[in-house]
Amino acid sequence: MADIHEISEFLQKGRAKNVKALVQEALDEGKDPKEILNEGLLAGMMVIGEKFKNNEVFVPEVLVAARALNAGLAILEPKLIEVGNEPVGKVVIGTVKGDLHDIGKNLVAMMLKGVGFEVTDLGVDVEPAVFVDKAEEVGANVICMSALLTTTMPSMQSVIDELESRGLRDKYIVMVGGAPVNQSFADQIGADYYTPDAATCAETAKAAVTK
Ligand code: B1M
Repeated sequence: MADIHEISEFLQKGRAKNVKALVQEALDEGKDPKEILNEGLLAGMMVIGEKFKNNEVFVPEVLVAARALNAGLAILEPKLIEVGNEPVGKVVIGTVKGDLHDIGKNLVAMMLKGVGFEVTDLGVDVEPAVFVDKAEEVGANVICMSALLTTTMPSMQSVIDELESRGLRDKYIVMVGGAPVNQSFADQIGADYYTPDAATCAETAKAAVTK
């Protein structure tokens, strides 16, 4: 039987192949995909995050753990997503300029797809103008921004400034999130919503577009 805690252990060692195999085994045994995500993959990444903070592990170890997490997520994705026929709306999402963290952003994108959004993922290190250009191009209703560094959070303000300077601010629902972001920062920059996690972001976005 697949042990979910073993997924966390392998992830911390950066053993992507073992993580993939165990995630698949756990799914085949009928385990809840959300339990595999939270208690296996994310629990392992939290341990790495804590060790990174305390200088017990360094960038290379974090990178291989992140790669293992992404390998596990790729197996879980179809199970976490159940898309209906008509999209509930369109989202462009990205990690802001200067910021290369994409695990949380990928999770948010996945959950948004799961509640029925068509998602355009702009990747990482996204220039403010690109968020706006792409939202216009695909006819999005929602712009989602993720930041993991205190130094890159101001780029969220730049996206809102860009919308304002083009007279487009009221056309889009702007959502922000990521570990250093909070409600007071969102209020300060004039974002429409701050949400603390991927599932809440997806539910909030759906409620906002169907309002
Ligand atoms: Co970096 N890193 N990192 N890192 N990294 C942090 C963020 C840090 C907190 C670690 C620490 O020191 N404790 C710290 C930031 C300090 C700060 O600014 N306050 C840090 C640093 C300093 C750095 C570098 C500067 C290190 C260096 O080079 N010396 C460097 C910066 C590179 C850059 O971006 N320019 C760097 C590099 C890296 C790696 C490349 C090694 C790797 C990223 C790999 C990748 O993403 N592909 C990495 C990682 C993995 C981390 C930690 C360990 C884990 C982040 C993560 O993926 N968590 C992180 C420590 C930590 O967070 N504890 C750390 C799991 C993920 C699921 O959570 O992304 O928070 P998270 O997403 C959550 C929520 O925040 C939310 O939903 C998710 C959960 O459901 N969410 C949203 C996210 N986006 C949202 C958007 C929304 C709503 C919710 O609405 C739109």
